[in-house]
Amino acid sequence: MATVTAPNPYKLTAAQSKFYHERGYLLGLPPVYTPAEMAGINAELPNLLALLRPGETPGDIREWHHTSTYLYEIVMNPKILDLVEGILGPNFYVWGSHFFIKEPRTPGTVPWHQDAYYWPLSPCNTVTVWVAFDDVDEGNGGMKLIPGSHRGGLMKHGQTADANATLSLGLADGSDFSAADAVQFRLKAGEVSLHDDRAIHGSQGNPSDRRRAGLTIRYSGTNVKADLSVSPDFVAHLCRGTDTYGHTPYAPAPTARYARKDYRRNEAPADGYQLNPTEPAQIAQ
Ligand SMILES: O=C(O)CCC(=O)C(=O)O
Repeated sequence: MATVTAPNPYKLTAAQSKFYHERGYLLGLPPVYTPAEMAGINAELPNLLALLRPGETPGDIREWHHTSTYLYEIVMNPKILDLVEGILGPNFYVWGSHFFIKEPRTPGTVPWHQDAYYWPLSPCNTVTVWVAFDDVDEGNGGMKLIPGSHRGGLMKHGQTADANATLSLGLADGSDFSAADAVQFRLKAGEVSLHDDRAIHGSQGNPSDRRRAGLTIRYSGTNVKADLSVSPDFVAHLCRGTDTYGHTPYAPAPTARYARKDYRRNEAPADGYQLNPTEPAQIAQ
């Protein structure tokens, strides 16, 4: 008798992939982690936070998936990789991971920005997977994104005037987009959203009594080349397929459960890196 296998819910449909490419984001995906699995992941998080040095914040946990199997297992979760494959195709690597944690009643905002403006990567072919560690919504500073904004090219970012901003550079509402057009991301713990590296997004502070924690993971097609003179610590792990380009340095998988990576963080220059756009017309002023 022929066996019937259920369709893989993490393989994107043509409609989902089309939506992502047209709108620059994707929501409504099946949970990657069950509530019990997410409770286990959250229970381990303090072990990572304990490695922060005085004066550092969870936002300083950047790229520790290179050194901690705790995070490496998340960034290499086959369900997440299936979702990413539906956007990037069969050959891609992971290079970034970064926590965005807003404790209850904290004012920290993420100014409107395009990720690609910050990154010395070319061309733009990077997907962020935002893994919700908590339930996130408008009440606790969930992310918002301007649909279709990834199709307008990169815009010149300015120094943020907002004293609570957790990024140095941002885009002013009303310049070339309106915050009124933003989509509010709502996720349950264990769910993920996807967004394009050129999509304008940001988030408000967290006035609620609930924590709002998310882990961003950055996946790029193997065609994406990092400028190693700007980002000397750039290193990746091949997730799927093969790399026929040969310009990305790869690292071995970590062995420790929790360990720091001392990551040299270069501030983005005010004019961006001017490397990223796929179009010859570079930064729209
Ligand atoms: O978590 C947030 O509010 C913002 C995340 C973000 O800026 C990013 O994924 O680049």
